[in-house]
Amino acid sequence: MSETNSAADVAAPHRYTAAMAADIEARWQDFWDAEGTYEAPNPTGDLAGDPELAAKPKKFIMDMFPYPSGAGLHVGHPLGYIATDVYARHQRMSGHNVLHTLGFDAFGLPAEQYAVQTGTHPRISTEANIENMTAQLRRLGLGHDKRRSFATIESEYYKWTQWIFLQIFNSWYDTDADRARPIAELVAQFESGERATPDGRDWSALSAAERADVLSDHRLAYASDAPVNWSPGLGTVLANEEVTADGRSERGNFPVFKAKLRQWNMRITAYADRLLNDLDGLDWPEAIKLQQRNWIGRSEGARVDFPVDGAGSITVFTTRQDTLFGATYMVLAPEHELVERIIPAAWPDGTHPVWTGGHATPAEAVTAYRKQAAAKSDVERQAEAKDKTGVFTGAYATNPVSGEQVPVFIADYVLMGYGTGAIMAVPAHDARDFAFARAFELPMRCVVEPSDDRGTDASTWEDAFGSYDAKLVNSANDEISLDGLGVVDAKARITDWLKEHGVGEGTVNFRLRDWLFSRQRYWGEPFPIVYDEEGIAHPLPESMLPLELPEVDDYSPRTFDPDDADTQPETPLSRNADWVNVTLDLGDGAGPKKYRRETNTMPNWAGSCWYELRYLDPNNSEKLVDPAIEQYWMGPREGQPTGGVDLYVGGAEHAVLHLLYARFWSKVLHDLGHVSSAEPFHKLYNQGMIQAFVYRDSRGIAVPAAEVEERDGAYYYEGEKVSRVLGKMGKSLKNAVTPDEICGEYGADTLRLYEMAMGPLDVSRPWDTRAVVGQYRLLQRLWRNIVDEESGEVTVVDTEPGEDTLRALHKAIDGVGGDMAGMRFNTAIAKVTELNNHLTKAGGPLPRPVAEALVLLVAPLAPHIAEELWRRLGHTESVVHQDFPVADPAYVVDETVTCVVQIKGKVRARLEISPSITDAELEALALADPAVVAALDGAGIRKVIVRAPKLVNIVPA
Ligand code: ANZ
Repeated sequence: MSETNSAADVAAPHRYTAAMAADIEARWQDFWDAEGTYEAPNPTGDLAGDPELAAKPKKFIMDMFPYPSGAGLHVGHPLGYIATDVYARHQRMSGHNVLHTLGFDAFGLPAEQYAVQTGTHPRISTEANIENMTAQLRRLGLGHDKRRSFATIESEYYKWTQWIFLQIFNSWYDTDADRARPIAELVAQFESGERATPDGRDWSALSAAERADVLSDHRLAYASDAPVNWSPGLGTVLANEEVTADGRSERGNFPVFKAKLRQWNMRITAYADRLLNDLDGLDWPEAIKLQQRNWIGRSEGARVDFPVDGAGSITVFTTRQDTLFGATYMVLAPEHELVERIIPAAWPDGTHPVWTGGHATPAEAVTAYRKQAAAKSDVERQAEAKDKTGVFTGAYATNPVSGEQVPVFIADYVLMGYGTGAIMAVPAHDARDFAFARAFELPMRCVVEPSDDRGTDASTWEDAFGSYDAKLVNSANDEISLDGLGVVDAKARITDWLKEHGVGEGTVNFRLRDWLFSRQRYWGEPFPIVYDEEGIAHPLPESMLPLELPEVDDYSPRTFDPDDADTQPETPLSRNADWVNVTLDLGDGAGPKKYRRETNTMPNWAGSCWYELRYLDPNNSEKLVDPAIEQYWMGPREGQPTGGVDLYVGGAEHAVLHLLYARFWSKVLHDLGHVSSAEPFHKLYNQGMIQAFVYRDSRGIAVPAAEVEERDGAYYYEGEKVSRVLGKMGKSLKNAVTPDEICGEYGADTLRLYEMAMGPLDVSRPWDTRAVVGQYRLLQRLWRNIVDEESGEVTVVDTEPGEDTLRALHKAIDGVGGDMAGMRFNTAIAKVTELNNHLTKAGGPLPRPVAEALVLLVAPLAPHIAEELWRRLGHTESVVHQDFPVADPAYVVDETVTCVVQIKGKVRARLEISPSITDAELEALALADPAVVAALDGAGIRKVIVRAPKLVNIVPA
């Protein structure tokens, strides 16, 4: 594969080879570790005694930390880590106090599933994986402050995860103040009577259980019986965000059912508006912001009540209250609790046979339809294209504005979990209602005049008219008329009318649901919650943290037939009676009492919701984080109104889950005064993916990519022809290349350069092992420009560089610095290569200032060879903390040459142009010159002779 063992290598004892790279890299890695070269000082303590350092701006640079998988790393994983490392090194050399480190996100399902398969305790396998990955990462020469690294499974870490849970549990959202406050302040409001209890009784008259229930309705972490996503095949419930669009578990691809279970939730919905609004101040890719906005899904509309005889009223949420006169029927979600109350014993006289679904009574029809709907996922239920199904409930409701009696249906296209779980259907103007109305032969009324030529008789239409850009018609009663108004005005008018008549009001609805926060797994953080004999939840006092995950023999989740929706989860921790049943004095004055521990564990997102804070103050056992330290690294500042990490790099797949949860925790901690930043990550950057070719045999099975041979453009494995497509890299596709292999073959500096040179960082790119050698050669030439390959002596001379070289050097400095600050590492490498080639071509020993600047330019990209050359150039201090070179503007501006433009041999213009201009560019410039245009005076052109950069000769027709 490599060409490193050529005769020339053998002949030159001091050539840069893989063996030499291995020696250099190991040596400097040991040295950096021993010296603590990458340790970032904190403001209290280290910085306090160092005014020079304290005056430096800070930079907190972070990667999305890895899950320590058993497969270890392939070359795709470190792409982002190398990029942040190059960036961090450049920032460090540009005068910043840089914090850069990496920990491990180590709780989670894979370790547990592996444990179940192999009988190895998840802690053992996870720790082994961490050790392996740490060694793999160390070889890459990443400049991390290792004192600050940790894994989320360490009890000193999850103690604080539990502590944050308690903060969230012990707070409520005050909508007037628009922030979270301690729950004790809410209790005080109930006690003083400032706030009424739900049923109006005195707080003191409520039993302990009743009080607990009232508070639970306000706490930001609360247990509730709610329909949740239950995956029997996984043996756990899942958050909405963990369920795929086709209603299966993201992990494992098992069916997911809706089941009513008692679970912990986080009231993230209280923060919906702030999570939305604060996106504006963040420097994130627009695509990710958009995904978060869509996930939060803010809709402005109205609630409208439709009275039902003898059963109160049905409240709908609509974003098109302007179309209320066109509501000709209603639909409830099949699970809606009003259904039982409104169904009559028998079908009303004259009920359309299509509406009954052939059932004898409404009750029968509803039961049958509910069963059918329960088997479908939300996404299946909402699919636009699908035939609309449903059944009449036998009940009618009154349209509050037209006074009409409209039939009430249940249909699965209306979801229980959105809005009020009920809609007014406006078939003329909503596509789904249109399809349903056609299927059930329901009336349609046009109330928004189509701007196309279909007319106003909706019964003749092919589809609904959904546009906003039109005027209202057919929308008047004795009191109000919307006719002639545009949609926006009509909405405002009808919303006022609804409010005046007490039948509705304007409202905002969010798609975002509360975050389901418990899992029936072993390998996660235990909840710091115990239940008393009445079943009331009590928080453990802070002094009892961490609540350690108990050692158990049987950590396997109880899984079930993946398709059996009628199963119930069983938590592994519940099998451990000694741990579960305890006598504790919670310090609340109740003395020692018997309690039962919560046996669910937290979801694997918990540990990553606040890890940026732990990096700041990793050994603090007294506080979450020292406020001065947090303020220094994370606090709001100019251009960063909500504070946060200066740069966060990771994959776009975390657009909603991790990033939304972490933002939410940040805001709670901010509200409660624990941190000054209200956002965790100010700037977010999504790196692309490293892809790899996948080779498949005729059966479609992946074959080992490394053993495939190419012949005449076709691919063969063991003599058999195989197909080739670009795909993901990984063990299962048999195309993984490990960083260890490449480090062994060429060295880490070559690997780093290659990954950065492959293309723009945010674009996916195919891995090509054969191309790696190109970067290796660059390093060899760099080495050769400074070190004599025969003697090993440094060849630089103490002379002043010539004008030409100074220009090449300063242009490179200018370009490389800008590219690194802008994370354009591929073009930075191109510029280094160009400079190095220029110097190689110029021949002779390098002037010292040029050699030193070259080494400094390379240092962020290839730190080991740079450190080695820097020392060989006679320096005693590490290259890591040197100043990045600054370009002299005098050498950066392009020199120009004068080009003469002739027409029929006569000089007509002189152009000042760059000496590197191409013939085509020069021709275009010449022909556009006003003097040339005037001289040609409309005559055509027969021929243009270009001799860039000096001469253009135009021959007119
Ligand atoms: C009447 C209407 C007329 C509607 C019209 C739309 C167009 P977004 O924008 O996503 O918030 N809807 C409300 N709750 C629903 C539920 N639980 N399941 C399914 N659909 C539901 O959508 C709001 C619109 O989606 C609401 O406005 C309602 O239909 C429907 F010409 O009401 B509309």
